Amino acid sequence: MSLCDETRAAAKEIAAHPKVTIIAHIDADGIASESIISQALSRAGIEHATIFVRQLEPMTMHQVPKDDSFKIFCDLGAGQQNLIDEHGLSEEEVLILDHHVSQPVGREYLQVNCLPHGFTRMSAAGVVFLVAMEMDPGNVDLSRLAVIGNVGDMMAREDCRLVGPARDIALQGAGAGHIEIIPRDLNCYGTSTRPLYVCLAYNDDPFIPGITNNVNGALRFLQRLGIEIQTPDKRWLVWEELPPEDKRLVTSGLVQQIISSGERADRLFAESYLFPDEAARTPLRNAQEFATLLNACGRWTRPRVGGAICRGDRGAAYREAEHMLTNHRTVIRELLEYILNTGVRELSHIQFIHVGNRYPDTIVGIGAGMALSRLNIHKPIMVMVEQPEDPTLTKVSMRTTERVVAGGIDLQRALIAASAEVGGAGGGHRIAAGAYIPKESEEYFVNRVNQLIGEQYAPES
Ligand SMILES: [Mn+2]
Repeated sequence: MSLCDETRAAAKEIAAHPKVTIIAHIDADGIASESIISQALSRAGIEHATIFVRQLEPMTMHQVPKDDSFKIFCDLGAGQQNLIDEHGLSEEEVLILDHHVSQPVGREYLQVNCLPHGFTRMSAAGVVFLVAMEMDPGNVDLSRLAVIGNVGDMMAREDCRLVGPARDIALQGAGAGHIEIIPRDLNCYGTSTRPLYVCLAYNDDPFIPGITNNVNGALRFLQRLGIEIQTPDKRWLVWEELPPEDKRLVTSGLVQQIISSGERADRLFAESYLFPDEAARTPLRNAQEFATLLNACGRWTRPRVGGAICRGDRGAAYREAEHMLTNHRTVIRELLEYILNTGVRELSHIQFIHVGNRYPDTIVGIGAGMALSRLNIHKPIMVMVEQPEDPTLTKVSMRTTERVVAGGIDLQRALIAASAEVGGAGGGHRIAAGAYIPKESEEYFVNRVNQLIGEQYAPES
């Protein structure tokens, strides 16, 4: 079956059920996915309820009701079909909308998954949107959420833009007037909300000497260009509101700065996806910042607040999310400082640190990514954290750079292999992956991952 056939079969199956239970992941992609399918179901007059889970494991599986509702798994399920089977759910009552590696079981669950069709850079929200469009082409406004989910899952990161069917969705949304695509925009996080000098200083892809991690350097750089970076009443301008000629001055200045340090400037530009209907200077304006807002909701285990924002709430839910976002940043900054102050242990091919129970396990991955740019960027970083609900379990997060991935490193592969050896489980992507392992095997695990990464560098030997 082609992806199109799968999509059609899914839409047909959904239409045959009067009652649905949605089971979704609590990250930005999962929250966006849930909002897409939930709104499509509402518009089709299908009654439904949602369960958000951090991950699908035996404990959370108990929350999935054993009733007559049709179960739609979003952004999870493909790799946990054994659990769905063990839970006693039959082929007739399950639909999986996912983009993760599928683990087939005896039962043939209906599934729409872009991965087996070779579309590695599309997230679950993209898959769910295709199904929603099949249900009713009037759902094209939900393309915004599909793009947010894709960007949240870093699908645009490697190529500096969405590709394949995920980009087609963005184009569709742009065609209908819901999305503004800016092809060669500044590849920087925070272009809608952060003062430009802060935005530049916080950006490390590409790494710009004298500007990256250097707020004063970034400010001096902009002052030297002689452009307006503040309004007459002293409010700092954000990138999005700069006049085009000033944007050109900034980018050509940055290009010079990068090239003079012997680096390549191609990653300075990326395609951005903006939402022209949203208020200026809010995180709702662009897909990246919107995704962070949803991730913050998920990380504070308030995915429904994110869901409300996806459905258009700009009042109480939005204010609550903004508050979580602020907290989220504070805790991440503390974690980053902790990692840098404590220092990592370097092995031959990786560097690692155990942060104990000081930080929530939901943010260590982000902290690891941010710390990496200030550490040895050639070695993948591993951060271990105690699991609050179960101290016998350790959560592991790993991050590396595009350059290391281009050299053949695949963190997901290493973590899946090493965690399987100690009775844990791993998953993720080449550039960012995670695992759960028994606490007692931490030391073995670190060394084993180090060894596996070493082998990935020299696959022939
Ligand atoms: Mn996802």
